[in-house]
Amino acid sequence: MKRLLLEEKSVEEKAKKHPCYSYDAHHKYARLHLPVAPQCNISCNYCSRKFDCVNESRPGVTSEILMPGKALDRFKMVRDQLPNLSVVGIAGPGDALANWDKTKRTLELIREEDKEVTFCLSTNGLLLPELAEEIVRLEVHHVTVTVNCIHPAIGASIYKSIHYGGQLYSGIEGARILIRNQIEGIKKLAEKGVLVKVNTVMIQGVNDHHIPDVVKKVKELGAFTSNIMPLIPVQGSVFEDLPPTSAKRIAEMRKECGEHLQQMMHCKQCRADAIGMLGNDCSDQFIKGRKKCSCRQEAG
Ligand code: CLF
Ligand code: SF4
Repeated sequence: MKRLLLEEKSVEEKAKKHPCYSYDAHHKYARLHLPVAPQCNISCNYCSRKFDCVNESRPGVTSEILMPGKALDRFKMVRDQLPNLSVVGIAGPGDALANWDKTKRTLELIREEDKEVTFCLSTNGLLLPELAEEIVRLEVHHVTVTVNCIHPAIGASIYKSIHYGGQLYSGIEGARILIRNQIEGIKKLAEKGVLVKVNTVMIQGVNDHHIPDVVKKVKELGAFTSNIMPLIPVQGSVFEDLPPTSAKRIAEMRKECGEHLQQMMHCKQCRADAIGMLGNDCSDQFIKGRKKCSCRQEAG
């Protein structure tokens, strides 16, 4: 059967076998995260780099790092044992695009081996404008971008600094560059038919009042879905003493924002080396020395 090009596939077709993009799919299909991306190019105040990227993961876990060749080996092993594997995702443990050579090589190796599996990336979005075309060329049909705010003044309280074009920027200046690139990147991807999911970490007293504006903006840019996640304060991060966002507040915000854009309600805040179905992680079967399950209770 001829494989459809990205533009030829309908939104429904792209989402229906992706466990994060379709609620129904999360009962049927598995995803494999390959932890090939250790570096990050920004510094979020809720992050401690001892752990996986909090933008797509629960805090408090550290994933081992795989080189692309080892990632391919893991893919083959998991695919052979999980017949319902539909998605390969790169979600850190740093930023997928800040480690572009490794991310790209991993996707290329897997595509040589398997023409059907769906690719997914998670990023803070800083490098999206320059990499969007390559992402599309590599047949990545799903990209998650974490957008916590669209005003640099709010961003200055969330991001300590960003590294961009060989320079370090902090405060409003850094936040302005990051937000500009996120906006440009989401628009570019959406125009090319990529399904963009926007994650937003809800931080009480910092960006909570502003989240509906974020959701309206990303909807306008063409985002497919929004995933509002609770802040879970991480020891050693700037926000370690902030209160965790309650499940009640998350539910209220999802309801409010659901008026503007469809909301993901079943995120498990997985780790960067998660394997299996969202609610039934089985990475301990595949990763030696793994003791704990990768999934937490449903966030929110
Ligand atoms: Fe992984 Fe993320 Fe792709 Fe899913 S997870 S890179 S979009 S394949 Fe899914 Fe896990 Fe929530 Fe992410 S449940 S943390 S939303
Ligand atoms: Fe940490 Fe933010 Fe980088 Fe993720 S994007 S690794 S949360 S600094």
